[in-house]
Amino acid sequence: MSETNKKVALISLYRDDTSGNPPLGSLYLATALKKNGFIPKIIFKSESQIGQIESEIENFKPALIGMSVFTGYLNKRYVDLSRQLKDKGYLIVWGNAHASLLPEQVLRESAIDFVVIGEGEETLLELAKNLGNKDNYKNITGLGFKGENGQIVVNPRRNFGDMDEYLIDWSLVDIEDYIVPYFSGKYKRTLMVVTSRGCPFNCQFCYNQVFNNRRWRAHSAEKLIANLKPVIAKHKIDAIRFLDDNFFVNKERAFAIARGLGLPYWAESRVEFVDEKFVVNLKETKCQEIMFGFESGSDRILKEVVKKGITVADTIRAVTLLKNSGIMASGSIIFGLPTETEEEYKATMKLIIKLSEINNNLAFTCGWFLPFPGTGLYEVAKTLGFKPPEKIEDWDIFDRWRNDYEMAWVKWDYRQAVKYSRQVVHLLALAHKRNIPFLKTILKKRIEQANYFFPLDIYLFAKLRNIYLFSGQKNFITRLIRRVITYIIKLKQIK
Ligand code: B12
Ligand code: SF4
Repeated sequence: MSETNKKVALISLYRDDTSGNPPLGSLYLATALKKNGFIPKIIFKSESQIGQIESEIENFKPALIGMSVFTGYLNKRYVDLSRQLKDKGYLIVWGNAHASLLPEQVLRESAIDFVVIGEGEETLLELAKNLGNKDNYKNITGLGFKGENGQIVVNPRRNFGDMDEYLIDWSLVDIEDYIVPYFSGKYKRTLMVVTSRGCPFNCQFCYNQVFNNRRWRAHSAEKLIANLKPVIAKHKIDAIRFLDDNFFVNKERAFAIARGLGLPYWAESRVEFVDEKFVVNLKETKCQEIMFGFESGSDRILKEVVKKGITVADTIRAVTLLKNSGIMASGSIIFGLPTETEEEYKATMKLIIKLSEINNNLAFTCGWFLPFPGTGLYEVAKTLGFKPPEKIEDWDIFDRWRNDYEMAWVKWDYRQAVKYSRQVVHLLALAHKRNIPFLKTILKKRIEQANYFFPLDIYLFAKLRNIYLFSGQKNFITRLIRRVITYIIKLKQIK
């Protein structure tokens, strides 16, 4: 990089219908760059704001543009944007999970000059320092690039760094832009952070196996608390969401952080971590919601396919122990795993009913299995007929929330199930939470029989949910009236 241009732009996009979780990866990278004399600029835009990016880049004129890309529905947007900026003559580097897991495929795209594999602070820094000195690229561990004749070169991976070296420099952004309401609006000023990276477990669908080589590393509790306390005080943060892959790998450290920050919080864990003492600690440190991977109601799937290291009984035990604790337990469910039979899918649905009956402070996020590159199940899915996209832009069909996914690796007719399972599970959990007996009964029948014929009830309840009927907010009547008045006013305006 020339002495005169030390500018690096870091672009992260988010979907219009999400609140825009802070681009923590870009924040860590910008911290490392700034600490070493570079001038980073974070550009964080929703899909509909992509049109603004080119003029921001032209005004900033960076020597290098970084893009943070994970596998999924924004891939095509990132490719189009890369091409647009390449046409203006910029150098482009992709980082994050997608670039790390498919570096060759990413580099086959002519608009992309470099990829960074794994965590990016040190590698990006070295790239920025050596930009233009092509002979040095081969010595930068963790870097992928194009050699003299355009051949793709992917260097060996870099060892993991010390997270405490680069605690986020929060002055790089306007934190107010990243404060969001959470816990159904109970807390208005939630900040999202990560305190650790990676996870030592071996779940066969998870990026951790390859992206983090199952290595877990973390900020020390003291340094992280010292980093966050001033931000919390200055911005009146009233809750925290820990976005760590597995916040509780070291329970002592995790609870020290939660205790030190003293705020209500959300975090992810594993069901077998839960015992009486764990629940007491969660309560004492003001945990509001803890999320687990329940994954499946079949022990065969858990053991042989996912290699999760838990049983269905562990899940039931954890949910039972959390009952009446005031802490919401939420669980991620994956339907349609390779080799899952229709009976095993039904077993998962029945587990969902059982868990809802045990503990009414429960929520589920259900999605259909997607073979993420590099994972163990990606290989299995390929042997069962999955054809991975050959171009990077085509990975944007990977969307866990889609209801029309073609799953070559599933050998039963899952079309009805794909369409309704997620919605019906969501409504069932709500029916238990709000204790609505007729809704509980209807949905239980549907789920037990996996019968989604003429789903008028599901449609109606889902609509009612959208008008806050089940939102549980005390002022829902006021909101309903306000909605009706707004609607009438709109109608009048149209006339
Ligand atoms: C918050 C979050 C989201 C937020 C958005 C976050 C955001 N603004 O970036 C929301 C809720 C929108 C989201 C959505 C999805 N997510 Co998500 N998400 C996360 C989560 C929990 C935290 C991300 C984070 O901030 N990490 C902390 C930072 C510090 O780490 P990092 O991002 O990895 O950054 C480091 C490196 O990757 C690298 N790096 C990152 N960017 C760049 C850029 C450059 C230029 C360079 C050089 C390096 C580099 O350097 C960074 C510092 O070392 C992660 C899990 C996790 N703990 O990381 C999953 C995770 C990233 N999500 C994942 C997935 C699958 C999705 C979805 C596809 C799910 C779906 N609906 O189908 C969607 C798709 C989104 C899309 N395609 O745009 C997977 C990614 C797997 C993969 N192969 O891509 C993860 C890893 C979860 C998992 N265990 O599977 N997600
Ligand atoms: S426990 Fe969670 S983060 Fe860890 S490997 Fe399994 S799915 Fe991934």
